[in-house]
Parts: sequence; structure tokens; C-alpha cells
Amino acid sequence: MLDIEVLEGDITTLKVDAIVNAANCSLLGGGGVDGAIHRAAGPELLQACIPLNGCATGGAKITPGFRLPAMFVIHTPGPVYRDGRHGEPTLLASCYQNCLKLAEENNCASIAFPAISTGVYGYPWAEAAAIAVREVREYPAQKVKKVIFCCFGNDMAGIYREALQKAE
Ligand code: AR6
Repeated sequence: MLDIEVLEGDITTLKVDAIVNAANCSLLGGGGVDGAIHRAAGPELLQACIPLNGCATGGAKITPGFRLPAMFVIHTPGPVYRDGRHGEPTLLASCYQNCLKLAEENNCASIAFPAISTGVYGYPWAEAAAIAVREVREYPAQKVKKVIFCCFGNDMAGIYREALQKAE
């Protein structure tokens, strides 16, 4: 059984096998959680991202975690939310699936996700949380045993707890 936990705090402090970065398609850094991860990991992270040649929305690419307590960073560009009718739910689901796939391929037992697309990219929080919870619960994980939803703030943590309860 997969152990799913909602945690409130800064994802860069988590000592897990992999943390997920809500990146953009350039993979060259940005604001929000992306900026925090690059600052905490150190300049080596950008150097590792440059040769990856970016990433499509909904895809995922992996790098080492460098100065982070996490061993790996899995970078995934979430969709920019328009009105929910431009493929956003499928693309957001695909972020979670592709991150979990990479975690499995890299023998990660634990992974922490931020609330992808819910900041600058404007995805409605409850809808994004429902997708995150559904995709993690439905993923046929073998090596991944623990998933943390790392929420920035109490409001987001409450939304994730509710989404988890609804899914039970
Ligand atoms: N730990 C955990 N969650 C965080 C942290 C942190 N240290 N900092 C912010 N969050 P956002 P997006 C939360 O905007 O919407 C970047 O510039 C935040 O409160 O970081 O996917 C990229 O380069 C929110 O709930 O990512 C892209 O250009 C969530 O993380 C663009 O933003 C995601 O917010 C991606 O936008």
C-alpha cells in the first residue's frame, strides 16, 4: 500500500528520494517553487538542466538534487490554466504520471510533490488537488512507497486533506 501524507512547508527541506519541481518548459528556472529549488540546490542544478533541452507540458525530466537533502529533482512543467477546456486536466494528470514513472525508474521509494500549476499557472486549487490525489492513488507503484503532498500554507494543506478524504 502506498503511504500518502499531506505536509505543510517548504519542499526544499524534505529529505526524500525525489522532490518534484513545478517548472516551465525551458527547465531553466523561474519563480515560485522552481526558484526556491534552484536556490537551495545551487548553480549545479541549472548546469544539469541546460543539456536537457527543455520539456513539454505534462512531461518530466530528472536531475540530481545537488545541495538539496533530496537525491533527485524531477522537473515537470504543468499546464497554464485557461478555462479547463484546453486539455488542462489531462496535462496535469500526465505530470503526476510521468513524475511517478521517473521515480520508479530511478528506484525512488519516496517522492514529494508541490501543488503543480496552482501558483503562477493559475489552476483552481481544489480541482488540481483532486487530480493529484486521483493520479497518485491510481498509479501502479512498485518501488515508490511514500508520497508527500507538500503544501505551501495551511489553506492548500486543508484542500489536499479534503481531496484525500473524498477519494477514500
Ligand atoms: N515549497 C512547496 N511549495 C511551494 C514553494 C515551496 N518552497 N514555493 C511555492 N510553492 P508555482 P506553477 C507552491 O507558481 O503554478 C515558475 O516561475 C505555491 O504556493 O511555483 O506550476 C516556473 O518556472 C503553489 O501552490 O508553480 C513556471 O514558470 C505551488 O507551489 C511557473 O512558475 C506552485 O506554484 C510554474 O507555475
